[in-house]
Amino acid sequence: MGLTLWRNAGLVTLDGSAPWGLIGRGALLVDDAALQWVGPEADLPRGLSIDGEVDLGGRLVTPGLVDCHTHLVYGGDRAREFELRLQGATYEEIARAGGGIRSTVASTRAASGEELFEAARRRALALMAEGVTTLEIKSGYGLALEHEARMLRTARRLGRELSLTVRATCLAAHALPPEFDGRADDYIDAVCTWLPVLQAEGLVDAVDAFCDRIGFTPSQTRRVFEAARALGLPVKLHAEQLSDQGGAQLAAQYGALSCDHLEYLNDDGVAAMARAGAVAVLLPGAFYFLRETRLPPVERLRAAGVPIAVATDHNPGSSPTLSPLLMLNMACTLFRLTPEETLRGMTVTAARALGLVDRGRLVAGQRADFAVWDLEHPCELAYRFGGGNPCRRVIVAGTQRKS
Ligand code: DI6
Ligand code: FE
Repeated sequence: MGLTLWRNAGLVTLDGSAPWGLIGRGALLVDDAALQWVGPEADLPRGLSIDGEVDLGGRLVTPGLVDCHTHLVYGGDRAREFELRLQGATYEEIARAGGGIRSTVASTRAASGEELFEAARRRALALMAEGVTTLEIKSGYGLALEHEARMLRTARRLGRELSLTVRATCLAAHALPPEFDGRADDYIDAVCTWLPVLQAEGLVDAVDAFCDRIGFTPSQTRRVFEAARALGLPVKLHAEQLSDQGGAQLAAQYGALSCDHLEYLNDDGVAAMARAGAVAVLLPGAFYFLRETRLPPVERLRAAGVPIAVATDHNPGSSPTLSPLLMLNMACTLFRLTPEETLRGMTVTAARALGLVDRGRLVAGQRADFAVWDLEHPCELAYRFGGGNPCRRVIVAGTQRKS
């Protein structure tokens, strides 16, 4: 491939001290899969032998978006449950009555491998169309070794067949499957025996759990984390989404990459996350769709220096969105993040929530993952909502994705 020059672009580098790390008339030199040089076009090193040149016509370039929290692989949908919630049933009541996550477990188990893959592929393509180049996908709708493995294999296959990076997270501790009714501790024992099997097949990049009243207790979550630690796998947690369980403190003790949701996070949780360097992944889609009113403690997270990421949480029950840009907007309108915080939150900080340091900024040495937008100023990424996708090209590891 050699050396390619991408020139005449507004570069949103997210590096340095200028707002957005903006470089007015910038250029990127890409050597195969990596950024070799980034800066104002006027400062381009002389005497380069360039193999290809692309004039971006003054368009904006940002790092490729990183969606660091999704449940993209599943069968069926939950539109009927949405109707029930509008008639007054709560998310928790539906879950306790055997609906909710369990109903998606039933449709996921019933789907063929090809059906699961095809549905997930279509969803991934929608996210990718808005600039996503790295995507995390959780299991957690299989809840049996065979079915969790199938979900994670589907995630791996998406990573092989599509032009993006996929990180696979095992969320077997998402809900209690019907065959373990009344035996949550036995289920956790089983999950702990599955982890080494899934890891041996190369299916797991991180381990997650749902620590809440309708999920698992802190002591059950701790056992999952112990099993992950024994395998050298990093952990993350669905923490403090519906109630304060002290999950963030627990996750911090295990050096969690991230704690996600966090509407009910308390001050000790904030402090523990700050000490552990855990990323706070905020999920405005779930907040909105569940009509939650309790806000995550954004001010306190900021004050404590906890890095904040934003993700879609795409899933059929609490966040059936496929628009990362809408999440940037909602993170501003609902959570009062600044537009720049939201973009950092869906690039460099989201990458960190996945343990990835090689992407998320336009800086020499980083992967050449970037998106080209038909916009004048990066504020517009969070300003617009609902339709009119301004993403014009996506480059993954130096190669332009075919649309
Ligand atoms: N919290 C969520 O918002 C998703 N999982 C979780 O633990 C929702 C999963 C679902 O409702 O299907
Ligand atoms: Fe989630």
